[in-house]
Amino acid sequence: MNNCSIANCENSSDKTRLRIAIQKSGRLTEDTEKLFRNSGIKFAESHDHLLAHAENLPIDILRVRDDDIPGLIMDHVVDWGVVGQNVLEETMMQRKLDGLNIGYTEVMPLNYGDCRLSVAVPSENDWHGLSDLEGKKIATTYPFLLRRVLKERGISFKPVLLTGSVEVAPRAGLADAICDLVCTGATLQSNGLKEVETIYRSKAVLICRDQELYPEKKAIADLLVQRFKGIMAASESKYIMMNAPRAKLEAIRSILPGAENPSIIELEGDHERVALHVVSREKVFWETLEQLKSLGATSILVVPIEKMLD
Ligand code: PRT
Ligand code: ZN
Repeated sequence: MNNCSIANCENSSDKTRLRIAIQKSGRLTEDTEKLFRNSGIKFAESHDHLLAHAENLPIDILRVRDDDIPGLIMDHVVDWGVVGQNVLEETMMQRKLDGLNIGYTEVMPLNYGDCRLSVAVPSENDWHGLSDLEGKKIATTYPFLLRRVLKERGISFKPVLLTGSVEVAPRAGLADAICDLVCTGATLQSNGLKEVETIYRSKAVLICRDQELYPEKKAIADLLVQRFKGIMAASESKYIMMNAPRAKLEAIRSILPGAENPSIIELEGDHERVALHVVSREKVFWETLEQLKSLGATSILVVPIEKMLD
């Protein structure tokens, strides 16, 4: 495993090695690294180096703050980036104002990093709607996304720009309300705030720079896209096995979510019952298993699938 600075790696690898920017340390890091490892990319565990070469594929991983990733894509410094849609949209609006390039291509949405950008006010406040924010001070890290929504409604406000601890702003007397990312809502609750309006929903997304990739890079990019899709499809899918009465097969098939044609296997010495194996493309809930049981299915197993190639 080699690591180096951007400067001394740049020239030799520009045309052949796919350069991917990911969050160095934060909420997207673990899931992104897991996706890459499951796709067969081997790279250093250590987060000390800015740039790490993958050992087994022509890929360089650049570890940076998430806020820098859209700019690195739009300035053509890296080929691919993984970032939250919230940061991408906010940066685009900022860069547009600054007259900078805002071009990029979305390669695919990813199945993690889900959150929402919401307005929250002190729990004891009455709330009648966004018009309550007219002329108010609102603390946020996302002034452009907030302004876009409030402008559409004809509401003007005073932004208080904070890049951390936004949720303490009302208590500290810095703002009347906040507009921040929410996942479970626990942070708002523990700071005496209530979520009153969601203005944007976000998830992690894989983006590419708005230029044709060199053929060598394009080949590795296509390979990775196929692997990423396989991993994401597999994470939703389950392999379901059970023994079931032959007479109830139709009813059983009709309740299996997103299932393809099952394999039906004879059971030695039992003509009434068969073994049924099937891949379900959707999540399997307890309710489904209980319905299967009530139709006479036994030994029901739901097994995770690691990889899937259609
Ligand atoms: O250091 P760096 O700049 O890279 O990281 P960061 O601190 O700016 O970002 P980070 O790691 O907090 O989040 C990275 C991305 O993860 C965000 O841009 C979102 O796209 C996504 N994401 C998903 C979240 C959350 N969920 C989330 N809950 N980002 C932040 N939060 C924070 C939120 O700001 C609040 O402080 O978590 C708190 C609320 O969480 P709950 O569960 O209590 O509601
Ligand atoms: Zn950040």
